[in-house]
Amino acid sequence: MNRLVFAIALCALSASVFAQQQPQQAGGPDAVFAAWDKDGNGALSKEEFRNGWANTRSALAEQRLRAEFQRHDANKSGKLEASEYANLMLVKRAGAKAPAMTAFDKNRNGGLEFEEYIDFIATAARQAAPAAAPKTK
Ligand SMILES: [Ca+2]
Ligand SMILES: [Ca+2]
Repeated sequence: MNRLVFAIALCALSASVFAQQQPQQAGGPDAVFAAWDKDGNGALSKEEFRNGWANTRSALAEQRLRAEFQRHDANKSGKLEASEYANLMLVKRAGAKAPAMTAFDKNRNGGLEFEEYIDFIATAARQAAPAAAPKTK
């Protein structure tokens, strides 16, 4: 795959995904291409393309989680205190069954840092999956 084909493919594949990014931060298709072209031969193998695409997607997912986290950190303390935690969609939806914030506060500082928040998201997402929820009698 050469640069031009790559740029076209990237646009086609990711128009919506990359539209959410700051163009200055993304560095444009050339910067992305250079980062994906691991052996630097000016062409992307199928594998380089696959890996690059997977990495980009997980990086975007983390960016989104971070943005979510910062939005819920109303007092900008860098952690979600109990009241902020209670406002999380997953917590609201779980209602009385929601786990206590302290269950994820591993370092016991009264709030969830980003890493603790990720733990919570992973746990809550698993519990919220319909298949995983045991039927109540
Ligand atoms: Ca906070
Ligand atoms: Ca904590």
